[in-house]
Amino acid sequence: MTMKRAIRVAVTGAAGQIGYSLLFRIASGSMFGMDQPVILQLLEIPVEKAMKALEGVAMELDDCAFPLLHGMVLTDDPRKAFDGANWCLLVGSKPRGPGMERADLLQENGKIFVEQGRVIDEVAAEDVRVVVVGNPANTNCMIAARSARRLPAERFSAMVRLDQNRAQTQLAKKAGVLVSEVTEIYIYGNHSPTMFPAFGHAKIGGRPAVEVIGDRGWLEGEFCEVVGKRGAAIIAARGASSAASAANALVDHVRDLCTPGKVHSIAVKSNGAYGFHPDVWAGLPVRTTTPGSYEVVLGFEMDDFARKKLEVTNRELVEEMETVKAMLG
Ligand code: NAX
Repeated sequence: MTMKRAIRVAVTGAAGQIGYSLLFRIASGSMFGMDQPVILQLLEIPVEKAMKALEGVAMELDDCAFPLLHGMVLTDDPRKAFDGANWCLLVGSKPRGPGMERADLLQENGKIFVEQGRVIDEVAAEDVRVVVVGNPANTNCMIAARSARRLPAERFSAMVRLDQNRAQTQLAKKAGVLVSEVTEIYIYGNHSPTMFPAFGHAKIGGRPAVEVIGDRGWLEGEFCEVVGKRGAAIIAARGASSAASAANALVDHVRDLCTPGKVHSIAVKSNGAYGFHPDVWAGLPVRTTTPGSYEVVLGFEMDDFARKKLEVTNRELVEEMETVKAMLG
């Protein structure tokens, strides 16, 4: 196998929980392939505890002796972290504190993404792709994209892949089949409990999932509920939010976005697809065209139930956009 030139991958919140799973997957080759060396450019906040923790993670990465890890930059300066970056994975954000409303969270995190979007636009590589994981992911992604002047909106996507993976497993368990039998399950809307896992188009062993499962009540009720509230269920069980599964979903998101022909769920500027407000970033099925680029897959039929679900999640995205409108460039 001939080695390619190293690409620069910036990761924010690199000393956090997700970072601790994610960085090792990137450095081992799971995200970009076994012939693609990487230079990790890791951003944390300018607080001693965070930077110390980041140093510790970097020591462990060193101790893995990953052949594909061609360098690391550890910094609290976004300009250094995003300098020449080909991929910017925006994981870091503030968690919701005690007594904090969702609107406060939007405002607090919005400021981070205004700045990071602007700096990425100024210093990242010509071909940069940006993926937002930090919550509220869809709206943070919109904020970052709207702060950019040089980069087109299509370069910015937010992660809903964890929701897709969760939905796939729930369908497989219900049908008593392996997860690989479940295909064409895509997530629409916000990465929040309002999201819609569109079971109407899913297939199990090549047949419509609705027929195989034969229980519309379960699909419309428990299935949507379990997928939408899975994050809270993980917190209740583990005492901490999803981390390894979120890192894994980001590996899937980026890998599929680098694989022409793949159809998968990512949140992108809707441009009005499936009735979403044109300016919001909504989870949608996309087909990767060339590495890092996609087209939205249009034409999936939506029945009354699906249309109602799409309306609800769209309304929430529009409300989030209204809450942060003073920050939008
Ligand atoms: P942690 O709190 O463990 O780590 C976040 C890290 O980000 C911390 O080390 C913090 O110092 C750093 N940070 C904060 N502000 C920063 C800034 N301005 N620049 C650089 N670093 C900064 O959280 P973790 O569990 O790793 O989760 C990270 C984010 O992912 C959270 O916002 C979380 O809500 C979100 N999630 C999103 C998911 C999705 O599917 N889109 C699923 C998992 C996860 O809940």
